[in-house]
Amino acid sequence: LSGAEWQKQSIYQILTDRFARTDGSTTEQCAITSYCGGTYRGLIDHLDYIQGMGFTAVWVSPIVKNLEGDTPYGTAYHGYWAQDIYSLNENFGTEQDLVDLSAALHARGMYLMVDVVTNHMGYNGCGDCVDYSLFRPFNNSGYYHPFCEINYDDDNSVRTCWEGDNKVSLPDLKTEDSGIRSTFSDWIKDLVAKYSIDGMRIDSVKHVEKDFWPGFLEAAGIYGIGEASSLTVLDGNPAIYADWQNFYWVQETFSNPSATMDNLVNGINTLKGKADTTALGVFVENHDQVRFPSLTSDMSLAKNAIAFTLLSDGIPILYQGQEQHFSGGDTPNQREALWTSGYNTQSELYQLVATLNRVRNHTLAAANAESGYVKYQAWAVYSDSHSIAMRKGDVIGVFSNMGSGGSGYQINISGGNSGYSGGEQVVQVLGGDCNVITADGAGALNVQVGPDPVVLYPASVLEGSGLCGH
Ligand code: ABC
Ligand code: CA
Repeated sequence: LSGAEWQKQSIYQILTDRFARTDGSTTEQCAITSYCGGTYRGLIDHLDYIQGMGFTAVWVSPIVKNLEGDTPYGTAYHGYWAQDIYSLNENFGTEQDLVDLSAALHARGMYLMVDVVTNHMGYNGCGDCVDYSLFRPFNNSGYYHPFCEINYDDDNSVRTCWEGDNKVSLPDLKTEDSGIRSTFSDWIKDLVAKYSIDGMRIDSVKHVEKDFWPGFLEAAGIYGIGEASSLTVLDGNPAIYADWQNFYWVQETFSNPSATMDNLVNGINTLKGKADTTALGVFVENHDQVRFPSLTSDMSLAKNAIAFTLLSDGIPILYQGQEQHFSGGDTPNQREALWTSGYNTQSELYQLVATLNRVRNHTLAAANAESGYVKYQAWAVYSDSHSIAMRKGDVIGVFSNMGSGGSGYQINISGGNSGYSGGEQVVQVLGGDCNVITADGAGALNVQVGPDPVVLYPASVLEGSGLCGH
């Protein structure tokens, strides 16, 4: 799938071990650092749950064979501790199961994104005691940089020292070596072909020197979303990068009713000056960060953070469990088993996400979607200390961080800013009552802001959207 096509998807992030079991159990306990039994079969059986929320692509955690047994941090249930890149992690199923998952997604018109790690392997023990003969194919110390701990203030150290620590060390590959590069190129080419993979989530991007990536991406022949914490890696690189900045501002602003919108407004403007925001992966939770509801249990604030993310520029990514208001904190506690939710499709956030994806997917199906939405960089058409109205194309989202206890007030979005024409009818598509607001002669709107987000959509384009009974 091309990069331009990826920009129209919305991605649901899965930790395979924690999403669904082959036996479909919703009661099986999950000891948080052990394998909990999630599989590709289980995932295939629950694709309705994902598609029912409107997601069009699934990112699965790393698939290759990892170190076995228990470490001080538990097992390799997350998949980031590879030992053999030519075999699959059998805990998640067989090769045929993964082929079947890919086919099942494609049969629904959905796409498969696989998490890939080229920076390191994983070893149960200290950096100076690694038994390199365990690794396939990089089976001696000559393939690796000498052990050192990363100093995050030094880019060279970030690239050549080792992630992990002395309990579980992550031997850092000499990715600058042409032999290693060609091994990885052959590997990814075969992997993409064998499992019909549509996109990659590329782990630890900034820990690998930049000039590794063009060759790797070319060999893969598909798009990659890189895990990055600096936008500078965008330069000259064909992949899309996940946006830490956006994550940070959204979390800061919406988790805290005493924060003002200024940071968010300034942040968005700065980011737009530095990068093509329409090409970034955007998220408010992932498997490495504390979950938003661990910062505040307030449901309205969670709704605003999710709505803001799904209607932002770029490719929205939702991490499994967000739709069930899971509240795990630091690693590994944010990696709860999803099945304990009973895959509740009636939950408030599941329903919210479904509606938001409907808005986005319907807009993206329109003839002018490319210029009218995908490439249209969202901007603040209104903001005060607790509310912000963001316009992207003809969708306006109004978000607030007043929290559930806040009292509503009216804001006015001016005619020039709203983009709506004089007298145009605009529908409030969230919240179920589908209120219609009529713009005044100049296209200006009065909107009631409250604790929950508001999404405005022109009545004239609702047909066929599945929104408000259409
Ligand atoms: C294990 C235990 C942990 C223990 C740790 C020492 O060992 O589980 O409890 O604390 C995998 C596993 C982890 C495991 C590690 C190490 O391996 O999933 O459970 O931790 O054994 C990727 C993956 C991640 C994976 C690896 C390794 C890499 O997503 O799941 O971890 O394959 C750094 C790396 C990044 C890595 C992340 C976990 O750590 O760069 O590749 N993720 C800042 C830094 C980032 C840093 C991040 C950590 O903090 O800049 O470099 O990521 O949260 C923004 C700023 C950013 C800032 C963020 C948080 O805020 O702009 O700079 O990022 O605003
Ligand atoms: Ca490295």
